[in-house]
Amino acid sequence: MSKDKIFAKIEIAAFPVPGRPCSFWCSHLTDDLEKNAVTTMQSPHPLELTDPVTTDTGNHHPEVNGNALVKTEAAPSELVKSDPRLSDPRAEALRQMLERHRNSRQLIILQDFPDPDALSSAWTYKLIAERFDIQCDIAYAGALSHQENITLVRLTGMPLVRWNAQGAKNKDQRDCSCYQGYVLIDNQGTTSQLLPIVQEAGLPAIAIIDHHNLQESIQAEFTDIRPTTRATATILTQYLQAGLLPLDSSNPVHVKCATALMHGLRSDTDCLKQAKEEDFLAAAFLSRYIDYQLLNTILQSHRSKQVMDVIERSLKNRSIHNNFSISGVGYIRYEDRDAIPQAADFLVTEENVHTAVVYGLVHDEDEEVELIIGSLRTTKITLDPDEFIKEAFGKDGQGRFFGGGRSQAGGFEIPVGFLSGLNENAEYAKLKWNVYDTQIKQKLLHLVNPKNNVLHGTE
Ligand SMILES: [Mn+2]
Repeated sequence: MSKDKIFAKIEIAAFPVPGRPCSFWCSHLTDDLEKNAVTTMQSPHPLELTDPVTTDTGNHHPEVNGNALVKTEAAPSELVKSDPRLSDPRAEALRQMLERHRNSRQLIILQDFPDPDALSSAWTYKLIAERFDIQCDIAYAGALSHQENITLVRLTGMPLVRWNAQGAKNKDQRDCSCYQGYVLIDNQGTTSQLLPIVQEAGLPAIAIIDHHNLQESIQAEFTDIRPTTRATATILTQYLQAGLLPLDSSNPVHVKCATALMHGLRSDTDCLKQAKEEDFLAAAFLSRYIDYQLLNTILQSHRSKQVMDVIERSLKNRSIHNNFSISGVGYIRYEDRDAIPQAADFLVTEENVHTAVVYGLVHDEDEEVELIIGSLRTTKITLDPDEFIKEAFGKDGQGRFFGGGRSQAGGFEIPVGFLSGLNENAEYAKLKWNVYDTQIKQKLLHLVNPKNNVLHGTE
């Protein structure tokens, strides 16, 4: 559907569900969310804090007060027309930022292996930005390897481009000159190989919207980082509810995007099992627009044979220490990289295991690049995956951590560097894997079992 058509529909059906104004959910925002949210404006045009509409979330505010809600049933669309300011301060700060960047082009950067939360959130941002005549391209450097992600992208027609971070052959593709800035969604630049490229090109960071722990590495014009929120999809859904883009259930793009958001939200909350009030409220809102059949098709994607083989290897190679299940799965093709988190998901289901770490040596034949990729999954409430991974593996030469995490899940990537590249000699390949396997186990066991921190040989 053309952009003009989308705009036309938005104009006609600004708020398609009567009686549920955009500000409804504001009254349900928990104090804890408000306290933990990091929303800053580091721009020469800070949010006007004197404006009562943007700052006041108290009960005396007519839009937020549940009692006054009935009286304002028909108001929101009029409100948007007459006064564009939104009652949610974070959505309002984003609106002001987008307004300042009208008629520009932005590059949305996802983590190298984007998950449904990242994909759906980026698409939502792109659709919101279109309302401000901002064109966005969604880019990632790695691969779409999880079968659910491939199905999601294929069935929704989500616009997505893969940028080659390494190798000179696709330099033209990485031309940043057409963009006025970049946006990080569901990451803070630490998990993308594209960051050095945009930084080298001198592109400014326009926005960071994420729910991982604060990395403090990049200053952006608009920052909304909420480490206590379970999914970035929840944050983006709240922007939609706040009125940044009124959804229209007769618009197929909106329906697909809402379905993608629901999938993102479900996948980052372990099928809503870890969802908090705000996630349920976001899911409830999305449920009015989603295509259940499409969601089912995405969820029923089957595991490939390669993924099953990696899970088998992870089972065979696992060793359990102090309720930690640790497993190195050896060499993995780049396109099967997502088998690693799926294997970790599986290993953590074993009796008496609360945390699983699975890692492998991932190689990309086209790029001749190799790196160690690992995933952590935990059900132990007191274990912070972000802290654990940072402590286990430390930082690289440039002071960047090898990984991090969020609630219950984390990941790490360690470049193989000089030792990169496939070698015909099987003995050499085995030796190389053994060195990395031993080193990673040693680092993990140092934390898991401090008394026995030196590991002699491999299993
Ligand atoms: Mn996420």
